[in-house]
Amino acid sequence: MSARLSEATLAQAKAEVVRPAYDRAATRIGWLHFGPGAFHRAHQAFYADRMLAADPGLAISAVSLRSDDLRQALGPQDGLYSLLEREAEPRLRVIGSIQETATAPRDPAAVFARLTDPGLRVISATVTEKGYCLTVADDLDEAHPDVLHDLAGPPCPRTLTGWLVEGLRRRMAAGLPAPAVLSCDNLAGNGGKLRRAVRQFAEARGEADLARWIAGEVRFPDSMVDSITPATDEALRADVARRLGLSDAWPVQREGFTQWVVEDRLGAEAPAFAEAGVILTGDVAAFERAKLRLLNGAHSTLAYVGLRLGHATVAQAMADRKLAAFVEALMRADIAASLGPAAGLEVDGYIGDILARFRNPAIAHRLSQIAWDGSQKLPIRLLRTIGEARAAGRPVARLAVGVAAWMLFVRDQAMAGVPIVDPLAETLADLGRACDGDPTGDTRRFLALTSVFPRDLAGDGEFGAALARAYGRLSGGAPREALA
Ligand code: CS2
Repeated sequence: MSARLSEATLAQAKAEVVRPAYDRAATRIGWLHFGPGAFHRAHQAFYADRMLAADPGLAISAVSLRSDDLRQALGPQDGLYSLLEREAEPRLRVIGSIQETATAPRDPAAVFARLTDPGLRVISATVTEKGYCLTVADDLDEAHPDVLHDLAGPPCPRTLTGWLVEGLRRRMAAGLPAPAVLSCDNLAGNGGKLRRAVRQFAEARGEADLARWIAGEVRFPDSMVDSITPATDEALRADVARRLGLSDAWPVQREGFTQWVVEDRLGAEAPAFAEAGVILTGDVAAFERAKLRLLNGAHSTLAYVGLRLGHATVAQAMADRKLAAFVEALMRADIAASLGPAAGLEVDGYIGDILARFRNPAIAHRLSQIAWDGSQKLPIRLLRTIGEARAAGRPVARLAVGVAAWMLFVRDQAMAGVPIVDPLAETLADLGRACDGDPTGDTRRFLALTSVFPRDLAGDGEFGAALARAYGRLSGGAPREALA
């Protein structure tokens, strides 16, 4: 059994391992991140690691809102962990930017202390789509149990918004400067949505002064994040132990490609971000729309259709020629048509690059991981594209296939009694169990989900017919006919 990765053992790591290029002891926490899952550690913490040599004041305090797992794994490792970039020539890095891990319910006072630290300059978040607790109209969902809990002003909030509003209130009261707040989740206009939710939360608490202070002082840049990051599995642990020469309780992996585009409203932090390779631009929306619709829309389609056809990973689904050709046509013909002129983006080349990334044989990205939280992902990834296509009179037959495959995925999980990973799990399980196999009736049941399908799309005859047709084909004896 090899020694555990930590400050004391780092020097024993194998020679080819890339290590922090700065003195960790000289760094100071200036960045608090909510939701330090694999994606944060593979992406934003990697960028921070690149910033620390030039700006030692941007080390991270990683705050988990619920689980204590990360603190337990990284605490004994002094925050150090490995990041394996999986390409033909894999590269292993030890990332040193996380200086502190905290679990909010264990020690809320420590989190508030960080939030009111005068040196705090950046707050970021990866809490997944559902963590924003928004309604289908992108308002703060004030009926959400966790939002209701947080609006009562508890000692330990549960939601990102609850933590932010209370943290910002304390900063305002103490006369401290406002940090930049960076949403890093796959939502279109993520910064604007978080700003609106935070303002609505402050207003719902009757704190008009705070809402005004936030509106005037706090910057919420939009950002587009991109890097394919499969969940940590045993194969990764074994691979990392071999390449590192030390044991690591929780390594992470991703593809070599990584991109972070941030709206150019970072103020004083902008130079450090730009230096680390973050693209700062006035128009994130074009990048965001292209990425969410092309990459994530294709991903979700591949996940539900691929699982139906018996595939387990994205690379396997892409090796299925018919499915790969279908997804390519979906991207090039249907999704690209919805993008309009995307500033600074050559759409054809971008699509080619995404398809090559999906084919990466060094990555086993499980379709079941992408299939999680479909009720939260589909509106952003496919339904807006479909709504716009209908309004412009473009076809929706291919776009409807992924949505129909999601409905069948839910139905099958419900019928088999397999738990559905989705905030609407119970409703979805009831819906799935009520399905009787009739394509029109079954798809209509799903379309009645008002928190997923906008009313006009749910009532659109052409879309309804395309869905029922795809559902019928995918559930029949020859599901590949849906890809014709
Ligand atoms: C994936 C994304 O799990 C999913 O739903 O579509 O996590 C995807 O890998 C990333 O957005 C890529 O940047």
